Parts: sequence; C-alpha cells; structure tokens
Amino acid sequence: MNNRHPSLTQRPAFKQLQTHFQNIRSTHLRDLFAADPKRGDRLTLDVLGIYLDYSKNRVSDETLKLLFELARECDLPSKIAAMFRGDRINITEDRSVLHTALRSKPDATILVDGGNVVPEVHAVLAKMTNLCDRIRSGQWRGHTGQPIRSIVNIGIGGSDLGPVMAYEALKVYSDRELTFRFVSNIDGSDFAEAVRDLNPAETLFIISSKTFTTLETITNAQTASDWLLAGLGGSKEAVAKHFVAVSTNAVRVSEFGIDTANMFEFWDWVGGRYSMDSAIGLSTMLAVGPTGFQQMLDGFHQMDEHFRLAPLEENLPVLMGLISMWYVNFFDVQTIAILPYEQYLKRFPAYLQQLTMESNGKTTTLDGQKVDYRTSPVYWGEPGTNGQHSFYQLIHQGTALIPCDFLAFVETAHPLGRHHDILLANAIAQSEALAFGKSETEVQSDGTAAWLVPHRVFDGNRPSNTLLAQRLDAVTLGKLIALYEHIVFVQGALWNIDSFDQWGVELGKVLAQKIVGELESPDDLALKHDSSTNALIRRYRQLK
Ligand code: G6Q
Repeated sequence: MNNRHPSLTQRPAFKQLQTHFQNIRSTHLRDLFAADPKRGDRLTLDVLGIYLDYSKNRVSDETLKLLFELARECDLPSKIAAMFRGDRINITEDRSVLHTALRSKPDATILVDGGNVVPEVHAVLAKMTNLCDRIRSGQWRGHTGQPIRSIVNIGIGGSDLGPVMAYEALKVYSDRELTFRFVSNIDGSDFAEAVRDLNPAETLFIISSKTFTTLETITNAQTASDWLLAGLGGSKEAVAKHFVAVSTNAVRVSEFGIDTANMFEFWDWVGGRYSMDSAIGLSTMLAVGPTGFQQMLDGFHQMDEHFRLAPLEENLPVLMGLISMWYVNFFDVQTIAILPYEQYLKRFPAYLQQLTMESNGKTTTLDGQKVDYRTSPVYWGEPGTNGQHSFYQLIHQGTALIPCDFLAFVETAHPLGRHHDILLANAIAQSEALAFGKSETEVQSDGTAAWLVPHRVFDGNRPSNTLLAQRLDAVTLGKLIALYEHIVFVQGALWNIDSFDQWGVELGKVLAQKIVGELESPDDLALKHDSSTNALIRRYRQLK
C-alpha cells in the first residue's frame, strides 16, 4: 500500500493524550467522584435498552474529548461508512466485510462487485426457516422414518464458538424436546462424548465449515458418517437424511456426500468469527425457532444502525472501544476481563476471546509497517459469582491493572427466592470495591491488628464498565454481540490493522498436516525439524 498513514503515536491527539496521561495516571477514582457528585449519573449512556455506566473508568472529560479527537484524526467515521458500504477493507484477503448485511432488512441494497447481496441473504434465511420448520414439526424423517430429536453441530473456531455461545445463552427459549451437542475438537473424546447417548436414527449432523477443508471438522464429519452408518446398518443413502452442511464450498460439500440441496450457503465477505448470524447459526435457529432467530438478527441490526448513525460521543461501541484502547496504549494494560453476571452467558467470554484476539492480535499495520504500540489485549473471563471465589483476588489486590466489563440483567429467567438480588448485589459491589477500595484508615477503624492492616488494604482505582439490560433474550443477545463486534472494529480502526484476516490460524492449519504424516508413517523417516520437535515425534512414535 502506498498511502502510508502517520503512525497512531504520531497523531496530534495521541501526543496530547500522552501529556494528559501524565496528569491523570495517579488520579484516584475516589477523587474523580468527589470532584463531581453527579459523575455516576453523568458518565452513562442508555442505548437501545442497554445502560452503560462508564463512570468507574480512569477518565476525565478531557480524556474523553481527546479520545474522540483521536478517533476523528484516525478517520473512524469514514472507516465505519466504508465497512457498511462493502468496501474491501479486509485488504490482505481482498474482501468486503459485511457481517452487517446478514441482518439487513429485505429492502436494503448492499453491493458487492455490483450485485446486491441482500436478496441472497434472505433466500438463505428462508431456506433455513424451511428446514427448521420441517425438523421442529417432525416432518423431516431420518433414514428409518423416525423424526429428528438430536442435532450435532460439527465445526471449529468461528463455526463453533458462536453457535455454542448462542445455544447456551438462549437455552431457556429453546425447544427442550430437541437435544443439542457441539463437536469441535479433533480430540476423539469430544465426538465420543457428544454422541454416546444419542440414537443415530434420530440424529442430524450439521457440518459447519466455511472452507469445508478444516482438518478437525472434516475428520469429525467423517467419523460422524461412520458412526451413523454403523448404527443404521451401513446404507450410504442414510447420509442424505442425517447430514446438512453450512459452507461457502459447494464442491467439497458434494464430494463429502451431502446433497447440495441441503447446503446452506454463506459468503467470503463473512469472516468466520463474525458468522454466527449467517447460516452458521442454523443450530441456533433450530433451537430457538425462526422467530427467535429473527429477533436476534433484529437486535444485531439495531446496534448496527446505532453504530453507523450515532454521533461518536453518543456511540456505545465507539465509546467502549476508545476507553479500552486508552488502557491498552496508555496504562499498558494487557488483559481485559469480561464478567457476565448471568449463568446463561457462560460461554460469552470464550466467544469474545476469538472475536477480539483473532481480530486484533496483529503486529502489522494496514500499510505493512510493524506497529510501535500495543494492539489487542487478552480478553478472558468467567461468569459471576464463580470468578469472585477464584481469580478476582488478583483483580482486587494483584500487581496487574485489569479493566473489567460487568454484564448484568434486571430480570432473570428463574426468579428463585433471593438469588437474583444476591447476584446483582455482587455485580454492583464488585465494581464499587474495585473502584474505591478500602483505605488504611478504613481498615484500621475496623479494629484490624496493625500487622494485618497492609494485607487488608485495597488500593482501589481499578476501572470497570457496567452494562445493565432488562433481560437476556434473543434481541438483547444480538445487540450485545454486535456491540462487541463494533468495539473490535473501533480498536482495529485506531490501531490501523486488518481486523478481519487471521494468518496465524492459517499457519496452524498447514503445520499439523505435515507432522501427522510423520507420526503415522510406518517407516523411520529422516525428521527435519528442530531437535525438540524431532524428539517429541520420535517419543510419541515409540510409545504409541
Ligand atoms: C474465524 C477463523 C477461524 C475459522 C475456523 C473454522 O474467523 O477464520 O476460527 O472459523 O478455522 O474454519 P472453517 O469454517 O473454514 O472450517
């Protein structure tokens, strides 16, 4: 690329932020709150029913002003427009990035290579709906004439994490007559455990693979086919009644033996980790039904429209993206914790790990230069309150500064006794404790022995966001996922990296292929790896 942009660190607003950081780095949240009694009401945003309290962040009005300035200097508004327009912003793969088209309204026009992709999106949705109706009504029969009772999604990475997360998140809205399982790992134990209590005659496999070449998925799909045929007496025609595919690769799907009439298409302008609302979400639609799936798409779309149209200062993904980069690029923060106080979001942190780190775990700018600043932090987390009894110790009193996103909901699907009030009390108390801590004087006034005081002091000044919504349902889930997708976009836009390629994943796909041959070869091959790799291969061959 010829048009080299100035490095992020050379931007005027970035330099001003560096100077400003020296003033604010030692300011305590206690002081920021004391100076502005309305801070907790003022530094909030209420967008589409998602309330963000960002007051417990180490930011002042000046910080925010400069961050928005930086966003403008980095052309964030025009980059947002370019994505929605379908420009080929995934430059290393020369692709448009149009997951937003997956949730567009039927009358929209979004052009890729001169053709409107919206009708294709809705044609696939209609085809998915048709399949779901037939399966859920019992009309679709397996090879022996029995209706389908179990659905197994086989896929990995972007073809697994979204479906698993959405199934778990929306389980309460799912058809409980159907059993859902997800197989991703090449480790045979994953497949064996997933099917051990299933009846092949009632099982439908969804082979989800954008490329249909991923070793793990194709191996698991072959094993599934063997398991099915062994269970049903070995008749090849059975495959057509028990396998459907989600892919961009019709040739490979057909070679595998799946009728392409039962193939659900998506497109190369949908990245794997951005694909859970494409046909990759077929298991989600089977679980919650076409109406539930449409509600989720509506949630995505509402957040897309907010991101596309809201002014930067009132734009939820922009604000959260900028605050996260403030910590990464100025406070040198290396990890961010995602802490859902909602059991049904137990796989949400795992989903976000891929979305954030595969997107922005990059060191090369769009201009081909090495970055001279940090890019994606590590995202991780566990549902509350479990985490409190394990790693929160480090967040409260450890040496690392770990900004947290607390996610909570006013209503629960299971209002049992006092459970929900206690759950929410914990979420709110944690952010309070992290921000304000417990001073030496406060600990002393509890009557704590002098020698114990330093151990019981909490410095506080540990930042967090709290996101509060009414309830976790399909529409809210769509909004939340789109929120984080766009936070990732904002980060990538400022870091000037390609958030939509994944060359690190591709490398892994190639490397293992070679070693498999060496592990399985009957001959003693002359191994040409480093001495460590050679020794591991030899040891495994000897012992297996
Ligand atoms: C996602 C990545 C990666 C991908 C898997 C599965 O953005 O590209 O996680 O989803 O490697 O790939 P297939 O869907 O092609 O099997």
